Amino acid sequence: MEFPSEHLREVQEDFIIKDEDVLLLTYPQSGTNWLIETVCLIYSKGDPKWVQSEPIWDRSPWVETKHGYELLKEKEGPRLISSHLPVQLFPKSFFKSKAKMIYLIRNPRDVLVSGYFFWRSAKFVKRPQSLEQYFEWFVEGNVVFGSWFDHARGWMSMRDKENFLILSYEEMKWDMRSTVEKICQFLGKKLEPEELNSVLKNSSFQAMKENSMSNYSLLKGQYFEENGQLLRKGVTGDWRNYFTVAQAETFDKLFQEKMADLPQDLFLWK
Ligand code: PPS
Repeated sequence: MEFPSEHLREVQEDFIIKDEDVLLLTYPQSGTNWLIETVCLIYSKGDPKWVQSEPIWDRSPWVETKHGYELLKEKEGPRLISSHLPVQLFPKSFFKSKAKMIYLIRNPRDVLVSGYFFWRSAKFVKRPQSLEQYFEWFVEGNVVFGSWFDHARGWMSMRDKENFLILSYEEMKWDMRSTVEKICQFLGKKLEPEELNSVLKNSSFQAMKENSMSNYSLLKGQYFEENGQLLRKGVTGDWRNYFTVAQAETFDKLFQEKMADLPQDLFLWK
């Protein structure tokens, strides 16, 4: 994927984040689009009209893409902004703002498997030929947006700030109702019970898979092969179906080495 360094420099130096913006940050394949859809539905009080009529990348544009950056510069009022950027490349203005940020993490083993299938059908990156090959790239951090470990460590260093909320894909899967309530509380939004039910219904795996504004089907042909799908399985622990015993051991060891000094309750999949 092409992110010209000049563009990235402009994003980092010149993009102004406003206090009223809300930022949705993730490492790729962590459930970003699920989070975006959920926050959009919270904003529309469960009414699916918005998520069914505007592409997800225009509702919450990616600041690192040229398309998203241009769109964001023109947007009036509070904006939703998505990004996969690591902390060291993020717009500097954020660190002086009161803008709220949600960082979503997911078991990196599932991120790896999800990423393998996703990039395999993408037309704009070097495609992995096998899971074995992608495993090597991933553990070396030789993938788009770099090492998962550096990304997670970098952003989680902000976890004590009051404008920063960490969520996990796993808690969304296990108790989405409580997660939506947590997001509402963080964003200062209030939903009536039937509005909350509608958020849950319209952000479900099935609803998103059928929503052409959210399932990336509009990008098929130009960016993805016909068989590519953003919403593949939508489960936790799928890595167990793909890792060999040796790969599982290698990954555990690496995780220990890289993340042992962080509070382990940040990693809900354990
Ligand atoms: S991307 O391309 O980086 O923006 O991808 P991202 O959206 O971060 O992650 C894609 C994975 O998220 C799963 N997903 C969901 N799971 C459960 N419920 C809902 N509603 C949902 N929406 C997206 C999607 O299926 C991808 O995971 P895998 O494991 O490949 O199925």
